[in-house]
Amino acid sequence: MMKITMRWFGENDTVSLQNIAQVPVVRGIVGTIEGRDADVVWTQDDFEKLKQQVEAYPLSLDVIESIPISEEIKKGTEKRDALIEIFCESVRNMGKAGIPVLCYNFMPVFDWMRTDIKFTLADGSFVTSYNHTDMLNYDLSKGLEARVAWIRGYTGDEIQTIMDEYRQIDEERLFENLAYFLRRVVPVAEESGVRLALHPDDPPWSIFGLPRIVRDADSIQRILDVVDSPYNGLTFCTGSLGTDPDNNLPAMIRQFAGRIHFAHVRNVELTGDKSFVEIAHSDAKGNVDIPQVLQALQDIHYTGPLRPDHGRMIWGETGRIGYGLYDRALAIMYLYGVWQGLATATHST
Ligand code: CS2
Ligand code: MN
Repeated sequence: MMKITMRWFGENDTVSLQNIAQVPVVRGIVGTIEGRDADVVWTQDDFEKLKQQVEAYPLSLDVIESIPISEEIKKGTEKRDALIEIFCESVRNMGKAGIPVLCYNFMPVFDWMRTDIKFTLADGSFVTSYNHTDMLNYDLSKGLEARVAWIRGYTGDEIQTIMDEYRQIDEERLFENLAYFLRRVVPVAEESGVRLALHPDDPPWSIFGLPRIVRDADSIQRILDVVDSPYNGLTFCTGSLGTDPDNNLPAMIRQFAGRIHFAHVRNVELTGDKSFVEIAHSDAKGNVDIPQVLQALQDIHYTGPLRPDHGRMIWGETGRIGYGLYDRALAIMYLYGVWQGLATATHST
């Protein structure tokens, strides 16, 4: 059995650990310390405190998502070695606290990106959506508002500086910079007993002309081959990879057997070229065939943590879009039920 987990953002989360502990079948937490800059070491004490909070409930702290990676590392500037060492120190401390999986991403500047963070579905629920034409038409000189995905706002001038700095960084350079990072960090992860789990880019294509390199079977295989160690692993996010109709998710899961240390399950409806809306996990309009995804995970004997990724905002719930309690709890019951059904069918044949 995989281990069903839920993401918890800490004491300021509108969803409490108690809420999560009341969702049947949830056994673990995906934790973080919000608002940490990439030049600060996460201490063993930080991790132990988080662990204690979680373990006050019948839950375990299974994953940290995410420790941020400095832009200097992604750009490969001369400041990167010191920042990589800070990251390594956090990994060592995670290992000392006995937390086994670290989810991280290598997306330049922005984390997950949407063009609408309050799209209304036909059922009246709210979700995030992405429309590539809207992204292309966006006038960056106006700056970018602080939104859930952008973590903080940027003025037009700040955006200009960022774009200038990234002008020299094409996909190949970004890949080289990720490889440089992995060659230094994976040995530390091995010694510390912390499995690295790279999150795919969301969406998995270039936005605002910035390179994005974690997007399909070939690009991921190439990254895993840089350091051929199980500690150089992957977060398999069906929400990110499932927005590209060319990605065959069950085949990718089979291909990356042994290297997947964390699974994010989300459904998306494709609404045009490079455009999508997030929808309920069980929605038949989705591009993600969740039973097939779970079957593939069973086929590779996946026993690691799995969480529902974003859910809809339903029943009047407010708070962090995508991370409400209600729809994620519904998703968990769906994922658990499908998983059990598949497992039973396999055993009885
Ligand atoms: C997003 C991100 O797809 C997702 O899960 O909600 O927060 C993502 O988890 C991080 O970018 C991973 O580092
Ligand atoms: Mn995800």
